[in-house]
Amino acid sequence: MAILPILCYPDPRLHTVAQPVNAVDERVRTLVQDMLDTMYDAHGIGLAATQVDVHQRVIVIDVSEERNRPLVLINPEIVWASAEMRVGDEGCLSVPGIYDGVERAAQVRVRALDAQGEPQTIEAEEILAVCIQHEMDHLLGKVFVEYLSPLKRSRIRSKMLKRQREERA
Ligand code: GNR
Ligand code: NI
Repeated sequence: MAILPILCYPDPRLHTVAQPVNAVDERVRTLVQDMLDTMYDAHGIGLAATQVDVHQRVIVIDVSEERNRPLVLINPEIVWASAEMRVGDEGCLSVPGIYDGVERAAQVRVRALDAQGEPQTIEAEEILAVCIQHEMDHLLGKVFVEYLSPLKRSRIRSKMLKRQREERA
């Protein structure tokens, strides 16, 4: 059991583009377990490796009510996205306390390796579709606030920096 520190916006490391995983070995399985521990501890529905400063294409998700349905997506690729879009409120463990609407594909089909390194295909809609797209953005170095207006983003940046100053004081 290891809880990893989560990077907070506007940490520049959140803009790092993650590299594909070469082999799902013991090291990757340990990372996955630590990311699940960290996600559950933080009460999040998803976590991308980028957020714990590991720049590999690894995502963990659990959108179940009981918090007992972990999904592990390694080297995820969207193979299909619906033309239909939907705006939903999003939050992020790297931007705590901020929630705003983001437009995403309503449904996506994703191919990825699971924690055993086996290929899987996931058909997602509703919150799972939102979460997968949000996490895959993290792997590309993108945080959801980058979809908001420059004014909102600038206010969020100031608020986060002020909070981080106060935490340090
Ligand atoms: O815990 C999370 N909740 C959430 C709610 C709406 C849309 C996306 C998310 S993902 C977020 C966890 C997180 O920051 N993952 O990167
Ligand atoms: Ni996030």
